[in-house]
Amino acid sequence: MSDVVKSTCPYCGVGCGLLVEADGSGNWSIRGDPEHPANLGRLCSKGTALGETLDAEGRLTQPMIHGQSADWDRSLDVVAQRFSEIIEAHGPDAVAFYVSGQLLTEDYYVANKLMKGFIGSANIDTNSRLCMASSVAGHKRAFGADTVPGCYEDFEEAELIVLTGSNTAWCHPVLYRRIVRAKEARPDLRVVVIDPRETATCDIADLHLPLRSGTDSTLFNGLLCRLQDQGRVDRTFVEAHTEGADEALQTARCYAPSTAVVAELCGLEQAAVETFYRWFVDTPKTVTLYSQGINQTSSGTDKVNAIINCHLLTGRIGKPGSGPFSITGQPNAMGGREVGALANQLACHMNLEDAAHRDLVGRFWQAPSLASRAGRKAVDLFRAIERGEIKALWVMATNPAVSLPDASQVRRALRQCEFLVVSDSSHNDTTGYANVLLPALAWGEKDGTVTNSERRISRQRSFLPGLEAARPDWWIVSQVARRLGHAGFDYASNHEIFTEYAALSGFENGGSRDFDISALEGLSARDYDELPSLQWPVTAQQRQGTPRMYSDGRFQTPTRRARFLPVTPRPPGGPLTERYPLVLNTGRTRDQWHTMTRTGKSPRLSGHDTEPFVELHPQDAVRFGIEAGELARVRSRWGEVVVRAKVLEQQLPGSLFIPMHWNDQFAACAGVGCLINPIVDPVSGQPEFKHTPVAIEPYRPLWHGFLLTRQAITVDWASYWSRARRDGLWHYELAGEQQAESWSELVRQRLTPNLADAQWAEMFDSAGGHYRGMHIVEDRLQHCLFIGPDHRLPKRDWLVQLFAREALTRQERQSLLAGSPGRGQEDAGRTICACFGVGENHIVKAIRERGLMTKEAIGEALQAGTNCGSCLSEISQLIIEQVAQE
Ligand SMILES: Nc1nc2c(c(=O)[nH]1)N[C@H]1C(S)=C(S)[C@@H](COP(=O)(O)OP(=O)(O)OC[C@H]3O[C@@H](n4cnc5c(=O)[nH]c(N)nc54)[C@H](O)[C@@H]3O)O[C@H]1N2
Ligand SMILES: Nc1nc2c(c(=O)[nH]1)N[C@H]1C(S)=C(S)[C@@H](COP(=O)(O)OP(=O)(O)OC[C@H]3O[C@@H](n4cnc5c(=O)[nH]c(N)nc54)[C@H](O)[C@@H]3O)O[C@H]1N2
Ligand code: SF4
Ligand SMILES: [Mo]
Repeated sequence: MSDVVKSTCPYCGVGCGLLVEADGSGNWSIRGDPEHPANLGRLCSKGTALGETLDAEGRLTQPMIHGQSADWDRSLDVVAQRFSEIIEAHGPDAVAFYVSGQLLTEDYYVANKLMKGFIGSANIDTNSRLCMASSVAGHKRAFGADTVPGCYEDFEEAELIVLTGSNTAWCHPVLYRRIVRAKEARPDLRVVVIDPRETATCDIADLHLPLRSGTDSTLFNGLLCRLQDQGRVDRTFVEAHTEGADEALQTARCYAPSTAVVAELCGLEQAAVETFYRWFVDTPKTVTLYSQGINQTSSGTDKVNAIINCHLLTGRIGKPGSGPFSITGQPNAMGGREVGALANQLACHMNLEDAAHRDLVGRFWQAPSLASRAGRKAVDLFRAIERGEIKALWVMATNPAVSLPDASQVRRALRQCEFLVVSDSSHNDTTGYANVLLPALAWGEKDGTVTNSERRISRQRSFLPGLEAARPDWWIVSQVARRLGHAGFDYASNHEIFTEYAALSGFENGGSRDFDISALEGLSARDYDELPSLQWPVTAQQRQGTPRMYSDGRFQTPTRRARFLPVTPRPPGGPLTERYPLVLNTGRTRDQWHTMTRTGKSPRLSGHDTEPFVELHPQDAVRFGIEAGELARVRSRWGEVVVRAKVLEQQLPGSLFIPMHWNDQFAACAGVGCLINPIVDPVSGQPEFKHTPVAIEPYRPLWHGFLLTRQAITVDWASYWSRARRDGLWHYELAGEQQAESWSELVRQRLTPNLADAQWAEMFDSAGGHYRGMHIVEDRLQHCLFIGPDHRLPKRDWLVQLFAREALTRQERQSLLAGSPGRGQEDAGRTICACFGVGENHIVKAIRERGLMTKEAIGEALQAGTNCGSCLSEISQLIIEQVAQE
């Protein structure tokens, strides 16, 4: 192996290329690959911190049967035996797989092949159902295939970029930086952001439309009409290459008769809507990027088609600098769509309902019992498990106990499932329910391919040996398949799987299916190892891949014409009521990834948001009596959470935002999945994560506190807790409904139980309800606990820094007990720049005292924002706030 390994980031769908190298001190240095076309050397905070997530903590290392370690042979036998017993007794539809966009293509392909071709059920669905399903369905309705037409370069060539339902700055940061740079180079490039919240992405917006949740279809219907009114219909394109324009326009006119009506329905200023329409009308080179604000609603598929309609009417598709662009979430969300791991697809973009496709795949696989009808989609699947209709489930690489809607129902289903297998690389909230637990290789150990948002297939390469007994997912699945008696799973390597898959993509294709990588079917093992990144299709005619699709105006529908869809806007599922008067919107924060199994290990990534929170508008704070910084209880018909309140002007009045990341490992009661309405889009089956009716109220327990400690502990004495990894310590936020009889005794029992003579420095004020205690060993801080009657407690970040001191000074000890930094000691404040660990207070100080008034000047002085740039919008915000204060 050469010293530098080229790989791909395991987080978002941008699919950045990485260079991995041992740094000589036992750690790994991870840099952006300057030659990878997706990122050209750049990385975001999450990619940059990958080295902090490679340790063994939290990993699954051995197979387990009913909580007992077991060897692979026995574990695989048990899985195969229980699956075959259940299939025998109840038929193939009594078993299911629930898989994930975090699997490699090779893993995904084998799992899908086993279920659909050999077990003979289509009960395999993926967490992409929660993510991309509406885009898939929208693409298939419009293009006849699930194909993203454009590529990243289109963003650099566009003159107008519309970002709708996407917080690109935080969720696809490297692509966002490419847009920022394009805008710097060409200031007349305009950016419009459509999002109920004013997100970090709005930093570069020339126009922000804070539309009412769920009203995108109306906005784009209005745009469709306006394009026609202004004579922007591309007649040649529409006549030669599309069908259904008239019906789509007629329907749009019914529901969006005028801009005034659109503005009213969307809750927007009419002038702002006018500006958006004018820019779109006047700019042929337009890219519309969309993500979960579009997909994750009960009318997601219609929203997707409302957007595509506008591009079809103007012929803005398949051309440099223009097109609709659905951006993918997970590193291999796209790969999962290609292998067909959604319950209603087959493989290699073939359709389960198409008899010719079934016949073709059946022959290619020599499948004894190819599934003939669609299986259960994710939400429905877990309902069927709870009803006992599905009796055996195998979960791979996803954490449904947290990430599915109505998560309490999901947990009931997991508990009740007769036989549950979980293969994962780490412990998560789902692994605890498993009858059989199988350890999978993690990123760095696993090896194979992934496909990013622009159809680019890249290699993830291993640079670490597998941890203990962990195995590749494709191996685990193939071993079970063989034990079930199926031929066709004798794979010796991932390379064999990939070439089979490439061969299937080209099998009897003849241009009838977009997804064709048949030019790769003859790759040698060495070619596969060295495979450079390529955008599919990769065919004999297009050996170097295909950056842009549909340039010839020929689509994959039977008529080869793209279809307009008439879109009748529908309101989100749950109506607001007196009891649940607010809209709950959920999504992502800058530095955490999903359910935190990996990013939660990184101190660098945990300093940005150390606690789960709810964002609400100041008007709602007043209306519901919530003070900024206190705890709040948010309730829906399905459950409740307790989280910290952040009061923000950027939030739309009447709506709340809670991040999806916190789970049982990191907080007592913050898993937002338990609140979410399980309603789904009728076409795609995608759930509505962006709109659940909820109520909010203050949560005011008897005491509040925080604990900084070098060891992880159980805090069952608190009714509220959350925790975050900081440098060399754990940071707990706490609150309780019952006072400890003696805090002094509690800290000794819980934190220093084996040290009879542990010296604690303490400060009490029983009347005021305050306690401060710290344990110092050889001048180093080991633990400190602060308790008070309300949430107004000393700043934490400064105390966290004191843990790094080799020897505390006397002054530092005194200020510790006093609870505030003394003269000359600095509180860096909340982490703003995760890459260089620069705190908010340092930045504010540089603005105030050194008069640094630009992001560039701050970057030069403090390094903040000079690596990934994800914090630049926050730095601008701090500058604006300081200027306003002066
Ligand atoms: N940091 C980070 N990055 C990630 C991930 C992560 O966990 N952390 N996960 C990855 C994955 S799997 C995915 S799918 C992507 C998701 O990437 P995004 O879709 O960009 O992320 P979200 O925060 O889920 O939602 C995007 C925005 O939709 C807005 N929205 C809500 N309702 C509406 C609406 O009705 N209309 C419109 N127009 N907008 C609305 C929300 O306010 C939110 O700002 O991110 C990927 N990247
Ligand atoms: N409220 C709310 N909920 C949401 C969303 C939202 O916006 N709001 N978004 C939804 C979306 S878009 C998504 S994509 C989902 C994501 O939700 P999940 O898929 O549940 O989230 P992760 O935390 O990424 O879980 C991935 C698991 O796979 C494991 N893993 C990683 N790599 C491998 C591997 O190679 N093999 C195996 N076997 N295991 C591996 C990790 O250890 C981890 O436990 O959440 C959805 N849920
Ligand atoms: S943008 Fe960040 S998270 Fe996404 S692939 Fe690139 S480095 Fe990874
Ligand atoms: Mo996703």
